[in-house]
Amino acid sequence: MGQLVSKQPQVQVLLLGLDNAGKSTLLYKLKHNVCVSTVPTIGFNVEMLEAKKKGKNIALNFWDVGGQGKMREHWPNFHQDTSAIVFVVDSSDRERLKEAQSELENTLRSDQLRGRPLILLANKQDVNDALTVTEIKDRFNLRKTCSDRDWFVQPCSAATGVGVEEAFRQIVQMVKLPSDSGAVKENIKEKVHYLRTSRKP
Ligand SMILES: Nc1nc2c(ncn2[C@@H]2O[C@H](COP(=O)(O)OP(=O)(O)OP(=O)(O)O)[C@@H](O)[C@H]2O)c(=O)[nH]1
Ligand SMILES: [Mg+2]
Repeated sequence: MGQLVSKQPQVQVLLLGLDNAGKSTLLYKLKHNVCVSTVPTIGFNVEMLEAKKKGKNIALNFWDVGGQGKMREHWPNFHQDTSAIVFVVDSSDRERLKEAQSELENTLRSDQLRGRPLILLANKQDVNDALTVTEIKDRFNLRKTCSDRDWFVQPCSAATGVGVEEAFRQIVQMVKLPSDSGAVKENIKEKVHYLRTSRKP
């Protein structure tokens, strides 16, 4: 008799935010629990993390896409199949808060992301005078912008690790499981193929 192959449900988590927000630092803190020194992401990084949700083992594929101006036009290529949006904000960069808000609002207008939960990470809380969660909620007007989806703002520091585990738990809790499941590696391969054959970052 052949063995049953266990297929873990998997979800795609899209990690977006302006350049220098701390997305890649966060990704590697989550994946390896280390603070790596990063360079600006040209293109994207993808890492799989495992978790338990409703008693099931699930795989979360985190897509970390470069946030520089010229990279942002490629963000829509990553919208397809996204189960949760994680938007990382540099809470110490008051000058670019409006820019971050405008990029978030553009992203949330996507049809492919309709109803998907938003977890906004108020990163760099270790920096003196960083904006608090309350200030960020008010400045981003999230109650209005996200009236049609679940949303949550989590303070964290990808550099020190404070709030990072809580952020991950929140993502796992809010992410919606897709009805169908497949082999994790196959699906990452398929998406990378899709990205390579659409307009390249
Ligand atoms: N103080 C502090 N610095 C941080 C934190 N998170 C990231 N950084 C620093 O911010 C800089 C940018 O971090 P990255 O993770 O490369 O930012 P990114 O969002 O991936 O940027 P792009 O790839 O250009 O989109 C690096 O020097 C990090 O060390 C944090 O929580 N606190
Ligand atoms: Mg990066």
